[in-house]
Amino acid sequence: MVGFEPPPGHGRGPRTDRIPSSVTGWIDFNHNGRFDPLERATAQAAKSATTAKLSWTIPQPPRTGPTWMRLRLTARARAAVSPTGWSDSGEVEDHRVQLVRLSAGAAPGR
Ligand SMILES: [Ca+2]
Repeated sequence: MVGFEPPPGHGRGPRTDRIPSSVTGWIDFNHNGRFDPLERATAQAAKSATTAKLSWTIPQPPRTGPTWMRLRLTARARAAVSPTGWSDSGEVEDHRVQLVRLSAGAAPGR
C-alpha cells in the first residue's frame, strides 16, 4: 500500500494493495519542456511502503536552474512507461525542482 502524501487537510492519499507497486519519475534535465525517455527513473515499492528511492543518470553536460519533475505511482510498472497516458491505478504529480551544480566533494545539504 503506497501513496503520495496528501496536502494538509485533504485526508488520505491514493492507495493500492497490489504488489509490486511502481514509482516512476522524470526530470526535464535538458529543459526542453518534455520528459524524454533518458530522463526516466523507476523503483518498486513494497506493500505498506511510504517511500521509494529513484536514481537518475544525469545527462552531460548538466544544466542548472528550475525545471519540472513528474512522478507516477501505479500498481503495475508497465502502466508508467510513459509520462502521459491512461492508467487504471495510481496518481500523477508534477513538481517544480531546482537543479544546482555542486562543487567536487560537496554533499547536498552541506
Ligand atoms: Ca527533457
